[in-house]
Amino acid sequence: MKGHVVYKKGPHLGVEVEGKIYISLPRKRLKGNVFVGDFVEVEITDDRHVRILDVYERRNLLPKPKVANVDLTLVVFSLRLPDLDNLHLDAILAILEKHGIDALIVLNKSDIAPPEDRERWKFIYTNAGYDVITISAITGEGLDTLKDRIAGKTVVLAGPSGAGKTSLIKALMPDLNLKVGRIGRHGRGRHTTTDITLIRTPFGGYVCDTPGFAKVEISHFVDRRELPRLYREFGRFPCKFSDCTHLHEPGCGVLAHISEEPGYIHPERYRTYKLLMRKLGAIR
Ligand SMILES: Nc1nc2c(ncn2[C@@H]2O[C@H](COP(=O)(O)OP(=O)(O)O)[C@@H](O)[C@H]2O)c(=O)[nH]1
Ligand SMILES: [Mg+2]
Ligand SMILES: [Zn+2]
Repeated sequence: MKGHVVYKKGPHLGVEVEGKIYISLPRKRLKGNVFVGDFVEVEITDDRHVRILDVYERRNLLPKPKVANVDLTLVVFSLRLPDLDNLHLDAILAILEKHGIDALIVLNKSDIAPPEDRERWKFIYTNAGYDVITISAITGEGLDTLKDRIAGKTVVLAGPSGAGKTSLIKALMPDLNLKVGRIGRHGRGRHTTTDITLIRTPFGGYVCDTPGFAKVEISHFVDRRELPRLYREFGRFPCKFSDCTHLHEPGCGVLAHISEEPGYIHPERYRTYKLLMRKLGAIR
């Protein structure tokens, strides 16, 4: 029978089979290679347990938290308090791009941000090829749009502490008090850091209770030879050399198209690219 891994708690996995959740220990052969979000072949051993026989091919695997078959990552940043840190945002986007995971940029706290700010960031990221929405977890602005975007999907949240991720989950699912409480930073009795649960949403689909990339050390996830291809919009401008670093090469299409005009590479995006390349050791 086919099952869906919906939680990990210590060594145990929770596997949903035909609407019921069973407990399982992965077989030795599969240990370390079954993740929350995986689809698995199981046999039911008693009314509480299943044995995992095999793992179906996964579409993707998010590295932090380790979740498989992610349909969408909500990359949540606040526009104010704290101000949007676009170096952090671009590092997350590059990692998601590398893993083939779709991103929706969620700009939160629109209630306290000047309209120029939100329009500017929205322009920069829409222009880079991303889907962007502005919301307020407090006033509820944009939440209906967001619900439509996550309906039926397996969703993980990512972004810095203080961006409003917990507030957002609470606003989306007010009936979920107990579980949202577990997301707290220093909550007592919180499950251990490697425990992960996919919470079923009222809109069909799941949201992961563990957000990712509150901080990012880019070098743990991306090699400097990979980064040139992980900025989506760079691909629109071919370079003379296929292994172009977009830092200094003659005939570089990226360097020739940096401008604040629509359709070009925004200078803010190129700025973070250089900073990330520096962190990756490509620039001294
Ligand atoms: N003004 C405003 N404050 C917000 C909004 N969303 C969250 N906050 C506040 O931002 C702080 C951090 O929110 P929290 O959900 O804990 O962020 P997390 O660390 O990403 O989970 C809290 O004080 C929230 O009340 C919003 O849309 N507008
Ligand atoms: Mg939180
Ligand atoms: Zn180039």
